[in-house]
Amino acid sequence: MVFHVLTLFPEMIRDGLNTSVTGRALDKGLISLNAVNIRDFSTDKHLHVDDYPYGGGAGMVMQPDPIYRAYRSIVGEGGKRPRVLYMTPQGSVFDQPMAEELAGEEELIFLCGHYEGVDERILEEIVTDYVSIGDYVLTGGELPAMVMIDAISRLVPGVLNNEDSAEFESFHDNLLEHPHYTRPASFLGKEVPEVLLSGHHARIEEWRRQESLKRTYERRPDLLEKAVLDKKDLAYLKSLGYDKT
Ligand code: 9D3
Repeated sequence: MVFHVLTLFPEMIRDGLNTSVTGRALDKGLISLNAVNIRDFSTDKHLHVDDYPYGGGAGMVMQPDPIYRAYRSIVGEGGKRPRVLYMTPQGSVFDQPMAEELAGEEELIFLCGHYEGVDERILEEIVTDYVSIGDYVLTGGELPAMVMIDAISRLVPGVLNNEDSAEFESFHDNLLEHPHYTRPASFLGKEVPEVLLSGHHARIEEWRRQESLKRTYERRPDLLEKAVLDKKDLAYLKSLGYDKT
């Protein structure tokens, strides 16, 4: 998977993804990252990439030409046209199904805005998808692009070890994970739940399922609507006071 990022802060993107799981995936060549500095494509003698808004108002607007030239450095004329994701609070909200869909692409281009916005004409010309990461106000599109690259990368075959790979099934069924424990068996007077020390695998699985259900009910009841639940699950949730109507 090839990630291109059009940004005024390419170092932020590189530094943010060079560590941990994405860092190893980059080292192994399972993903690659091409962070392109839009300023390198300014033709202005002071390397300006923004200007005052037509019609007046506060703030600056990123000009279309440097972005277009940066884009053309990635996409040649007449070649493949990869999807271009514009990071904007006005976009569709990124979620796990969107990450799964995008993980099927060979190449993605992220466009990160800064300042008040980007000239509409370049968006009309190159953007295929408008994407937000949620309803809160950030200072730019770089962190959203990094969030998306992280979420998409872990879906690329080989990026996660097999143990962790099996785990994303568990987000699939829309339940939160059960709690985890390791040594010591007693910490600040708090004991690890007995059942986990019992070696009784069927009972452990049942306990974990119930803890998952309880946790989802308490913390993210909205997810229970989409969860796939069997009779036993529903009986347990009912014992907690959950009323599926
Ligand atoms: C002063 C302009 N703002 C009016 C409230 C609009 C605005 C434009 C650009 C607010 C924030 C930003 C910078 N944010 C992003 O570029 C961004 C973002 C976000 O802020 N939240 C969630 N997802 C995203 S994706 C890109």
